[in-house]
This record gives sequence, structure tokens and C-alpha cells, in this order.
Amino acid sequence: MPDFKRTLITAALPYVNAPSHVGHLAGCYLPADLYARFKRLRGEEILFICGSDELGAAITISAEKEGVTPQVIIDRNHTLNKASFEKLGISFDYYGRTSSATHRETAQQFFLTVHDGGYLIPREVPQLYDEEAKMFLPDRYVEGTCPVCSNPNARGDQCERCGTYLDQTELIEPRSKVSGTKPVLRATKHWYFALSRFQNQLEDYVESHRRDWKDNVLQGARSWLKAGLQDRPITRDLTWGIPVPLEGAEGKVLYVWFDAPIGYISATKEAHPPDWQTWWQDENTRWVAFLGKDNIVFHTILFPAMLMAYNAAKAGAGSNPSSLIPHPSSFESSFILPDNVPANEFMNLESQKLSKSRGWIIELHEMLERYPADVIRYAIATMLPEQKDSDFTWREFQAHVNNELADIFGNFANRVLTFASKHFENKIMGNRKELDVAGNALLAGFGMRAKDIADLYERFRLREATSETMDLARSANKYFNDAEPWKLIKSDKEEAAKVIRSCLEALRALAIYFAPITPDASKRILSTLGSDGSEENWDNAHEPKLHGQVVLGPIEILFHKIEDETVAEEVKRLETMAAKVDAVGAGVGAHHADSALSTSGATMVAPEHSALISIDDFKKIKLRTALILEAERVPKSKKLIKLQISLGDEKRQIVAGIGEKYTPEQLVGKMIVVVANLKPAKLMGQESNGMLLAVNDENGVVSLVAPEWASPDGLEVR
Ligand code: B3M
Ligand code: ZN
Repeated sequence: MPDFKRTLITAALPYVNAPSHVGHLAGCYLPADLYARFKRLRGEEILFICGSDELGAAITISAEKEGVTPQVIIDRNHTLNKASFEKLGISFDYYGRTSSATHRETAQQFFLTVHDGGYLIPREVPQLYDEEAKMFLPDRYVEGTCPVCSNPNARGDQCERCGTYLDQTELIEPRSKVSGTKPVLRATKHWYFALSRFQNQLEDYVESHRRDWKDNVLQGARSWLKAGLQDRPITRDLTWGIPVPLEGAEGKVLYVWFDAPIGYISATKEAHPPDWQTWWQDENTRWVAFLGKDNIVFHTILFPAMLMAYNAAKAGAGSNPSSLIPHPSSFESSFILPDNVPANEFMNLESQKLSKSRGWIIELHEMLERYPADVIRYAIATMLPEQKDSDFTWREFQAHVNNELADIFGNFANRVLTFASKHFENKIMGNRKELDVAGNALLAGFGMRAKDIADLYERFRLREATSETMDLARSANKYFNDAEPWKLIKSDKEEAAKVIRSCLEALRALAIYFAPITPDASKRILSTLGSDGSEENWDNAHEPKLHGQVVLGPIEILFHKIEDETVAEEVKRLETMAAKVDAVGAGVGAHHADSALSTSGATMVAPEHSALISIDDFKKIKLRTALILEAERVPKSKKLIKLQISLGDEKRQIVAGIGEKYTPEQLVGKMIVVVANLKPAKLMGQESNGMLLAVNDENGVVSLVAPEWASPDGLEVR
């Protein structure tokens, strides 16, 4: 890795259409803070940036639901989130907001530079228009029947049931969510970002990180590159957003995912007006971007391409950037690209997806009313969804807090300080250069193991770093038990003094090693030991430093245990909330499967309420194997493919939304599984008698469900 001089750390800007929750903390904000605190402890220069993502349709929808202005929503949730992060000790150096004037100017200047460079192409495109509300309908303002699975409440950008990413014009019987009327198609002008022109440069960029990026991140980026990058519209017919700074663009704003990542830059400008470019346009700066997995593509494909376009435009590369592969240092004012994007997966809650709309959620500000920040930080750090989705349960929360934080780390501190207070007039005795042999060995061992833990931090294996740190506290307890100072004090007080001195030095070292995880407790320990921590850093923490004869400060219980009753109350609170929401949902007619919040706040889809079904219900669905005989694209649709299939003794036509993953040629001859007794539907004018089964990941990339080995078509699937 190049020897960078400083590290810019960003955390995905949380949407403020709702308060942040425990999934965001596990997905993005705690990992980012653990890493930032660790880097500071190493004495490195870092800048830790975040802020509220306050524009876009998600905000206006929340505002309309509440009957307030978007400003009310963003002010409330920006303030709430900022306070929650502060209480949790998420140590941002600056926390901005994308409704700021600096952000608007920065985003508009960025847009104009990329536009003038020839990378934004105006196009007249068909868009649904609500004649009653007199407005073009952004995707989230439209719903209708999904062309793939016939879900009657599919959203304009994605179907909640089958996950297919949709173009709003593909919806069957679309309905405006503003007036409820049937919208009409009208031409409107939007600017498309020439993302396709950066296919090669992005492939080079992503593959250059094949050794240091996490697999889930590489997979997400590669899936988009493999599918072939399409130019993307980056303006919207919305009022709430950053006005498009061009003639003829009245009533249009920048697409929220175009402006939001620029929010990192504008926040840096607000934090460091004179030298923001040191952080963004200097190849000696390493940028590490923390986020949840639903943001991977925006940080490894879309925003890097935007930065490449900006750089090329500034260098006058014209509209053919492939002729120029500018290295950031090759010309002035060129932006750096993310050096690492350690995205986490999702954290579920009591084995179910977090869902704001279903009340299945723990919001940070509420959690902080009941638990200290250190306790929340440590417990979540042991459950980080780093390699795969993880599951938060209150029982496990209690176990980590009681059996580890309290019984190991807290207990060691308490027994050592109590012993010193009782037998050595609450003083630090002896000479730090004359520890006992085993005490010296314990501290030397800390020094060695701290190197391994540092390596875990640098590789973003923060969950393991946390458990290895707790193991240091276990070793300290073992040392105390083996040395038996309670016996020694009777036979050899001097030796006992050395043992307790070693324990106090170990406690001090633990305070440094735990500082990224439990900053408050660490501060309290150092203060009790009469140390301000100014001489401490990660690499020298194991070296004895305490001054003798210092009177120890008050001894407090570092971590209070969580009672079983509390756990029972928490589970009941969740179930009551979810039941209430279900009841309300049932009471107001069609319960929109509203949006759940993923780890970083983007609205992921809430699964239909996961009501359990009986085996008889399931038996009503007739699944059959089917052979694809012919395949052809449905005209005017990127996604839909018309298939002629054979189900043993009968032939049928079905239409499937798999055209962005499969070509017709790839499909002919494949064996698939279909739902054979679905009501016929018309999709873009084509009759469809049935539905095929396919897998959708969060990037909308499908893979077909098929029998494991070649089998005759028409067979029953059970
Ligand atoms: N607010 C989406 C999200 O919260 C968006 C992140 C922006 S980071 C520039 O998942
Ligand atoms: Zn669908």
C-alpha cells in the first residue's frame, strides 16, 4: 500500500426521513468510529466526516405522510441523529447536512464541471405525469402492478415482492400516489450521466483493489460492471433538492444519489475551509468510506465515475475519457477515489429484518435512554455483520454485557482497585521499573498481541479485534488469580505490592486498548489511575507508565449488568410495537409494504408482513419444471423477455423481467421452475401465463432457480 500521509474517513450520510437505528450503527457508524479512534491512537492524522442526507423523495414522502414541510422532518431528525451519535461517542470531526448552502454550491459547481466536460447528456424521456396534481411523478410517487410478479403494489423504482428494479413506465395500471389518478405518459427532459464511458476505467479501478477490498464489496461492484454500465438519469422532476443549474431546467433537481456523495466534499469544506483540498485532491490522502451493503455500488461505481468525469473535465479530456487515464496526481484539482470501502452486511433484529414501517426497530435515541453508550458500543461491536448478515437479540446483548464487559473487564478493574485501596492506602505503590516477572511477562504479551489486534483493525476485522481485546482482559484476570495477592499480602507484602502494581499497569494498558470500543470507561479508568493519557498510544500502551505514590481516584462499577426482567421487557416492547403497527395497517385498508431501513438508512423494501402460511396454503401453488424453447426481448423494454416454454404435455408463453441479466440466446434450452397456476397477466401488451422463479440480490442481479440436474419438463416441484 502506498505510504499515505493522512486518512480521510467517511461514513454514509444517513437519510433523515426517519431517525437512525441500531442497524445503521452496526452497518456503518460504529465500524467507522472504531477505526477512526484506533487510527488516532496510532498517532495518525485523520479527518472523520459525516452528515445528514436531507434531500430527495424519501424526505418529501415522510413529510407528506405527517402533513408537515420537509424542513420540519430534516431539522427534527438531523438534530436527533446528531445528538444520538454524540451520546454514542461516534467521534466525527464534522457532521454536516446536505441542505446547507455550501453543499448546494459545491454540488452545482460539480454538476456544471461534469456537464461542461460533456458527461451529462440531455434526453427527452417518457415519464408518468399526474394531470390532477400537475406534476411529473418521481419513481416513489408511482405504484402499480409489477410486470414480473404481478404484485399490485409495486413501487416505481422497485418491486417490494420480487425485488426487481423497475422503470416506472413498465408498471401495469400505474397509479399516482399524489392524487390517486391514472397518470399519463409525457415527455420530459433529464440529464443522463455518461456512466457507460467509464466502464474500462472502473474495471481497472475495481480490479486494482481485488486484494484489499472485502469480497462482498468486490462482488457488488463486479456485478454491475459485468452487466455493462448504462448511462443514468441524474436529475428529477422534484421541488425538494438542489436545483439543476441550467437554462430550461426549471422545476428539476439533482438526483439525491448524485448530490449526496458530494456531501462528503462540502462537509469537508465546512470543516476545513482553507485546506479541504488536502483531504480530497492530494494523492497522499487515503480515503476510506464506511457504509452498508446497499450503498456499495454508489461508492465503488457511480461516485468514482463522477469523480473521474470531474477530473477528466478539468483536464479537458473531452468526452472520450478512455483516451486519458488520468492519475489523480497528473493534473491540478483532481479528486482522489475511495481506497477502501469496507461495507458491512445487514444486522437483523430477533431474526427479522429491521423495519420502520412494521415497528420492528430499535432507534438509537431510544436505546440511549435505557443503556450507556459503552454498553451499546461493546455489544454491537461483538455482533458486527462484517462477512454476512448478523442478528441482534436482547438475550445475546445481555450475555455480552454481563459475561464479558462486566464479569471480565469490569471485574478486573474493580478487584484490583479494591485490593489497592484496602491494603495499600489506595495508593499506587512501588516502582514501575521493578515489576514482578509474571507482571512484566503479562505486559510484554499485551505488546505483542496489540500488534495482531492492530492488524485486525487495519483489515477492518473489527469484530475479531473486539474479541481479541476482551481476551487481553481475560489474561489480566488470570494473572491476578495465579499471583494470589490475597495470600501474598500475608507472607510477602512487598511482592504483593509488585503484583498489584503490575495489575494497575495492566489496567491502564487495557484502558488504552479498549478506548476505541468503550471510550467512556477508558477515560474513567485513566482518571482513577491519575493519568491523563497524554503519553499513551496504541504501540506503547504495554509499557509501564504510572507514577508511584499517586492516590487512586474513586472506584466505581464500570458496567452494570442487565437483568432478565429488562430483557423480557425489551422483547415485549418490540412485539407490542409490531402488533400495534400490524393492527393499524390492517385497519387502514391496503397496508403499503412501506420501506424498511437498511443498515445505512437507504430505504430497502420491507418484506410483506412475514405471516406464516400453512402447508395447505403452500399446496395451492403449482410449481412445475419447464423447458425454454424460444426467447425474445419485449420491444421497448430493457428487462422483459418473452419465453415460449414446454411443461411436458403443454406449451405456454410467459414474460419475465430477466433481460438485464440474460440474453435470449442464453435462455433457450434452459430448464427452469415456473408457477403454473397463476392468473394470466398482460405485461407491456404481451400475454403471460405463469411466472418463473429467480433469485434477486440487492443489486437486482437475478439468477434462475433450476432443478439440480436435467429432468423432464412438466414435473411437479414440491
Ligand atoms: N443516505 C443512502 C442511505 O442512507 C444515503 C447514503 C448517502 S452516502 C453519500 O443508505
Ligand atoms: Zn414483482
